[in-house]
Amino acid sequence: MDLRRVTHHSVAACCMVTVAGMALTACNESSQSIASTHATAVDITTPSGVQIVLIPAGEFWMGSDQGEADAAPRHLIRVSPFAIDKFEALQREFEALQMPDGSHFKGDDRPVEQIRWSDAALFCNERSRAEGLETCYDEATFACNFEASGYRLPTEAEWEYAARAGTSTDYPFGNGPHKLQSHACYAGNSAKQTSRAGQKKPNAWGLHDMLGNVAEWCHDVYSETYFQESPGVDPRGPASGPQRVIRGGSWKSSEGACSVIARMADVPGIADACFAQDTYGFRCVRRLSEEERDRVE
Ligand SMILES: [Ca+2]
Repeated sequence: MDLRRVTHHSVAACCMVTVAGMALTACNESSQSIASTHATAVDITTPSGVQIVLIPAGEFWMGSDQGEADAAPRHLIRVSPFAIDKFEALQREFEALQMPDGSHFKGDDRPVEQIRWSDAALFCNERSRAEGLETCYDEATFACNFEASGYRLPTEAEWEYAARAGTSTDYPFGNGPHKLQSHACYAGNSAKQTSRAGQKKPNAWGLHDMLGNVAEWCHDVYSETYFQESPGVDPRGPASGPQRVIRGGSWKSSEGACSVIARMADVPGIADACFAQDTYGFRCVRRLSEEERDRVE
């Protein structure tokens, strides 16, 4: 599937959504048409005011035979449509939902960091409740109900599919990091801190900061051999294991770690009192409604 943006236009729309007795204005909306006979990525603003992008279903080659051993083998994956945050989860979003935010680098438009996997999952649930959606995570076991309408962390396959945005190279602009300066906040340009969201160029699907700024927790348990055994449709990672996947590299990462194929992992903080690093953040995904599916088919 060759997906390249060819036009950009905005369509104003408005709706009112009542959640937990509180009226929320919503839904400034814009569309991004993508060069394809059958697929379009669509920008919307959710009832809690977060910009998300509706991503069409598709197939892509995940991983690489040329990178680290855990990125091999390159394998064909089919992904169902989903919605993903246009930016990393931001500190103002935590404040709006009155969620604790222990970020090291303060700023309303900066991404949340120093967040454990388990606390990122709890934020997903809180946003689901704020938007009247069914929560995905059991808050005792952190088992995930993928059929729920609410937010969760992206699977590793969803994250890489979104980061590639239709490309098959190690970076969304080619096979080398030559354009990373304009696409990512990383060790080569970060001044040793996060940047405000959206300061760098988006990828072809309009997603900002997939590479760099904060490295992003994925839902999946990490296994260095998972790509050798992954199912071909909507893989969700190994059933159990001590670490969860982190993708994309951060403000502190080298060029090589800020590619679409580099894999990292750390303990999620479910049962222990670990502290997350100031390089770890996340973004949310959710399944599409029937109406949203129609829009991206
Ligand atoms: Ca990132």
